[in-house]
Amino acid sequence: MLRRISFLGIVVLLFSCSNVEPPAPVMPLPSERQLAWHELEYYAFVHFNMNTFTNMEWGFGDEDPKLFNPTELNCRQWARVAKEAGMKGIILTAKHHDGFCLWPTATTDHSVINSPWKSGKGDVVKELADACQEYGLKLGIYLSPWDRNNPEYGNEKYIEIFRAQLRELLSNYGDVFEVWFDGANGGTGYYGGANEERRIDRKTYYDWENTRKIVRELQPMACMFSDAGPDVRWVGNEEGWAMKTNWAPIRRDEFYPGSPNYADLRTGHEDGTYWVPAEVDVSIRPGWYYHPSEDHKVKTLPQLLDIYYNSIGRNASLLINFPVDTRGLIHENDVAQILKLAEAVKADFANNFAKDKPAQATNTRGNSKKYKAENVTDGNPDSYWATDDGVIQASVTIDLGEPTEFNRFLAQEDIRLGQRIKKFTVEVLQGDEWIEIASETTIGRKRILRIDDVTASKVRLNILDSEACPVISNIELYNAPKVLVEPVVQRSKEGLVTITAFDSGLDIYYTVDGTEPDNTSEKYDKPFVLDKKGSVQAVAFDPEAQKYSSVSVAEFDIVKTKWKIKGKLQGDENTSKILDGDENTAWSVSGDRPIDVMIDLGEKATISGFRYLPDQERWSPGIIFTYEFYVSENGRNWGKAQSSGEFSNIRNSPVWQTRTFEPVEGRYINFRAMTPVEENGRMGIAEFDIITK
Ligand code: FUL
Repeated sequence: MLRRISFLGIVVLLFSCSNVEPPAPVMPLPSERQLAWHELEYYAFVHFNMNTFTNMEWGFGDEDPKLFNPTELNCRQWARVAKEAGMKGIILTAKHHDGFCLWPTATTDHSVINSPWKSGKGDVVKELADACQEYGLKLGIYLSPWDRNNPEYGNEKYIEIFRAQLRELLSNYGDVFEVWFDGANGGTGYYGGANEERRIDRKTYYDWENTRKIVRELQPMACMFSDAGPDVRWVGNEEGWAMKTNWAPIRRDEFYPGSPNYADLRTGHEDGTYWVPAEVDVSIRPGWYYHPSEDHKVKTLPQLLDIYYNSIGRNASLLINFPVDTRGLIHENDVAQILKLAEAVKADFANNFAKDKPAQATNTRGNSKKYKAENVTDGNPDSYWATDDGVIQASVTIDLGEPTEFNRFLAQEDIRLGQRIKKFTVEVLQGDEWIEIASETTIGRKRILRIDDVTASKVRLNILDSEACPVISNIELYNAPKVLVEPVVQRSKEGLVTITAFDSGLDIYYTVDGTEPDNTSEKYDKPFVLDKKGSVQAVAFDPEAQKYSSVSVAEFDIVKTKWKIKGKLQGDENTSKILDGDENTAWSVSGDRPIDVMIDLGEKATISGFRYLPDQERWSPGIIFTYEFYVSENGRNWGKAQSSGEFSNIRNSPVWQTRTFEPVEGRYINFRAMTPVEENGRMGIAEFDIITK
């Protein structure tokens, strides 16, 4: 009897395997080149060109090629960093909007040929192509359609020049995985000496249809990026995020490079007509190009982790930019941060608790083993769980065998059959109760949810709505370690101290007596008052791992509760930003100078110095270059300045500036801003403090 059943079972199994049709694809579908591109997931951008040497973001096109002169250019360093960071390729700005070409092109004199670098014999594209090959990375090319140098820009002839440049780049440097066409097009420029504004019709000028054919002809596997794809689309912002709802399909014909409806690029379209997945492009610093003034503004690990999860974890790929410096190297601050991200990502995805665990589904396509629930935990990207046609609500439950703690949920659709899922929830079994821990919309190629720590023996993915029967290839569960970076300590004008840690589930401990905090110190649970001079030291602690972050030390002088802005600026509401304890808000002005920032401290103090943080704005920040600082007993007689002079190098390094002097008694201070760093620039203050004895 037993033998008969198992024999029958085998017959049924064979029958079901061979006869159940796979789900019909949901249109549109990715091409082969797009599928290969999806696998890359994470790669580097390098903005390095004329702007690096002129300290600009957008050159005008009139720059002298002689300015291009890196002292230690080393593309192998770029490749080594990208490789160590876990990236799969590098896209280089071969030509940016200013028109300078990093390769010895035959199309214009405005190139490395006329630079002193390697006596005009250099070729940055070639050096990068070789370095990529050595490190097993793919090469991508950014070729700006807009060219503010070329005399022919705006005419028919320029299109021929642009296409010739494309041909050179795609013929002479081996395989190219992505060609990047920027959306900025037309405007003022040098244009061979015309110095005028040239507008073009963004839809028709480049004759994109025929320009794209060149890419297809020379590099059939290269994906083309632009607002309108055709293969990869911009994500509609340069801040490093896609929307949670993110469809790879989009109604592509509604877009062109530089089109105004770019907000839709963030989500794609559920009824999209073409597969054009999103790529998140973001710089590791505020600017795309290198500016020494941003050396202290490299994104922190918490910021980079947010970017990682908000791109790769939201059905997009991630392109992080390195603004290579004037030496021709990725700056050491940038290297340090990107490697921290790599280490954190490795730790987050170290141990998949779902791997090879039993799974069951409420519906399995044709009851066939081929589409069984356990395909989601088998680690094989080619197998998937699918349901019967018409069944668009179904659940798959993974049995972890024992209570297991996790805080990351990863799911993938098999996108070879199109993107389907519209709505899903995740539930966990705790004791006898199913508890919902997430309610979301799309999945796509990869969706990663960061959730609060949860311990459960079973996990269930419920598909609540789908374009057609769900096709899930993979589910993974991880317990990411806590991100232990030093907490941020802020004090308001009134002396209220707030301390924040980056991750959930961490404890914060602090001291105000100058000793180093540990888990026996005061535990922070709500803001507290520090209304006198003192220091706060704080540490984040992971109680489970028994690990500490590094300690943050915040020095505060006398509290500013009674401080009042006096003189000409009295009544200017914006001046409150000078004293609010928030380094990201600032007061600034243009025009009048000098400007007296006069403050009544409300009571007498023995003053021995001051601290000044300039405006941290990215565009035309208010930075004071020369100053005078006065103290007065009565706010009328000021005497001579206690300190005066310049903040040397403040343009390049707009960080806290400290000046000290012989202690003097007074109740009033006057910080006289004499001149800004830029001739007609703004003068501003993000924070101001005094040093008392
Ligand atoms: C933008 C350009 O205008 C920037 O300069 C930069 O190249 C960035 C990646 O794309 O739209």
